[in-house]
Order: sequence, then C-alpha cells, then structure tokens
Amino acid sequence: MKRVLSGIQPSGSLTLGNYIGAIQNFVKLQHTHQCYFMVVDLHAITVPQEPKALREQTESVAALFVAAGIDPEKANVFLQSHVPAHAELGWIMTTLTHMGELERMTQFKDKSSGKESVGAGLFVYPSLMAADILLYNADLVPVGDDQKQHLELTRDLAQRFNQRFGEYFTIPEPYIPEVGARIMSLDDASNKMSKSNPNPGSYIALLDPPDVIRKKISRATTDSGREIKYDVKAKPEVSNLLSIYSQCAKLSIANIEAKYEGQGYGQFKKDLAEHVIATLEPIQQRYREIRSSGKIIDILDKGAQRASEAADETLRNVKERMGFLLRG
Ligand code: AQP
Repeated sequence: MKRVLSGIQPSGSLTLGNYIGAIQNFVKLQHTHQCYFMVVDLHAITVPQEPKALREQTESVAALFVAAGIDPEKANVFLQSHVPAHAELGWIMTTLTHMGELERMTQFKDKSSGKESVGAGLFVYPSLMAADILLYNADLVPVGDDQKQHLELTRDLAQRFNQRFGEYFTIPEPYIPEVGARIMSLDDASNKMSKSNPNPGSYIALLDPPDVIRKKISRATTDSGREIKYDVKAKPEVSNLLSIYSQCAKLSIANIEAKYEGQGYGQFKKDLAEHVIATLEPIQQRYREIRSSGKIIDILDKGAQRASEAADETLRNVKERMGFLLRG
C-alpha cells in the first residue's frame, strides 16, 4: 500500500478552502493508502501565535479532521509536536539544505515581504517539511500549487542524502487530486482563501454558523455584470463562487451555468449559501460531539504512538548512516 502524508497548520480556523482543497481528498485517500495526517503545530509557530489560541486551534483542527470523515482507525491522525523525530530530522535536513535553495522559495518571499523582522524558522520551514515527508518514506504528498516548490526541495534533499549516505529515502511524488479546486478569497479573487487572513469576511470557516455563511456569501465581491459564467480571467470572483457551488452541490460547472442562465447574482448567491450550509452542517454536528466527548486527546495519543514507531525507526537509520554514535 502506498504511503501518503499531509498536514494542516493550526494557524487559524479551518476554511472551506482547506476542506475542498485538502481534507475531502484525505477522506478518499484513507481507503486506498496508508495515510499520515498531522496537525503541523511546529510549522504554525514559524509566524507568531498566541499560546491560548494555538492550543484551541490545534485541538479544533484535529477534531475537524475526524468530524470531516477521517477515520482514526484507518489513518494516523496526530500532532507533529507529539513525534519529536520531526524536529530532529528537521535539523538534520536543514544541515543538508543550501541557503540558495531556501532563498529561492516563493512562499518565504511572500510571507516575509514588507516585514521588519522575520523569524529564522520561516526561512528553514521547507527543510522541516522535507523531514515530515521523509520520516514516513511517503510515496505521495497531496500538495496545493503553493507547496509544489517545497516538495521539489524535498525530492532534491532525499536524492542528496541517498547519494551521500547510500540509497535509503523514497523519492516522494506530488499527488494531484482528480478534482482539486483552488478556492479564492471572497473579498479578493486574486488571493487564495486563507485561514490566517485578518478579514474573516474573506473566508468561510468550517465552523461558521448558517447566518454568518449567508452574510459572507451575500457580501462576497462580484463584478458589475449579471452573467453567471466560468471565466477565471474575465470573471474571477464569479468563477470562484461557481467552483465552491460545484464542490458543495456536487454539480458540474456547466450544469450550474445552465441553471442560472439569464438570472442575476442574487438567487445564485442565496442558493450557494444553502449548499455550503448543507455541506458543513453534518461536519459541525460531529465536531460538537467529538469536542464534548473529550475523545480527541486519546485519538491523538494513539496516532502519535503509531506514527512514532515508524518515525523513530527512520531517524535511527538516518543517524546510523550519517555516522552518529547511537545509544545502546
Ligand atoms: N484556498 C484554498 N483552496 C484549496 N486548497 C487550500 N489549502 C489551503 N488553502 C486552500 C490546502 O489546505 C492544506 C492546508 O495547508 P496549510 O494549513 O499547511 O497552509 P496553507 O496552504 O497556507 O493554508 P491556509 O489556510 O492559507 O493557511 P495560512 O493562512 O496559515 O497560510 C494544504 O493542502 C493546502 O493546499
């Protein structure tokens, strides 16, 4: 069975973008692959996090994984910080990474641009991501467009290690989902929908109540036209809403265009809000049950135990190959 690894940062409240672009694919993959799905809290602290919020968001993301349909008996669900091998292999990978490789990373350039002071962790983040993937010898990594460059670096680091210390790491491949929409921000369709956006009107959180969802969608930016047509260049905002509609209502875009032919944006937005609400309602219901049961701590403990077994073995092999004197 091929191994899949992916993670989501607890850097805010999960959005519909995270669900459509990542979690719904995780749910499918768990049936056909050996999956490792983690909440990457060590990555989240590469930008400042408030401790109380970090703790709450971490538990919330883990509970949302399960509420959205990831079965902790099938997939390994755990926190990155519960498996210390991530930080240790992360350091080892940092020593194998060249400064120039990190300087070329566009995500670092984006996230650091205009900031007076930037943590070194943000700079070396791609080396830690490489460690996350290589620890489990993952074959496939579901990645969005913005992470492709980091996966390329992971592949280079795996090859570099294998050349210097003997064949060991699997070279991971990107997993491109069959339907992988990139959901854009509701207030600006040139940016992706992001959980850390300071404007909550720019995203739909998976835990937003129905009225908030209705309000956010009715206020979503559109153009001054009337036509409901998918054309990313000419009508980026409407195209984004069509993608969300298609994913939530499980209808093709052509079908939705035909349904609203000759109508303005009003009814389209109202119906879209109801489809989003219907998609999120069962997830929110299960989320409340999981949080109130307190089971998530136990799920994360078991997930970390299983993940540690695989990760510790990799780390031991890596250290042995590199010439570390191992404990007896
Ligand atoms: N807007 C999106 N559309 C489709 N997929 C998305 N993902 C994120 N936003 C969208 C996918 O969700 C996973 C989570 O990634 P992450 O938490 O590690 O960080 P991210 O990609 O940077 O996500 P956010 O929500 O934008 O977080 P912040 O605001 O903290 O940077 C990834 O698989 C990603 O592709």
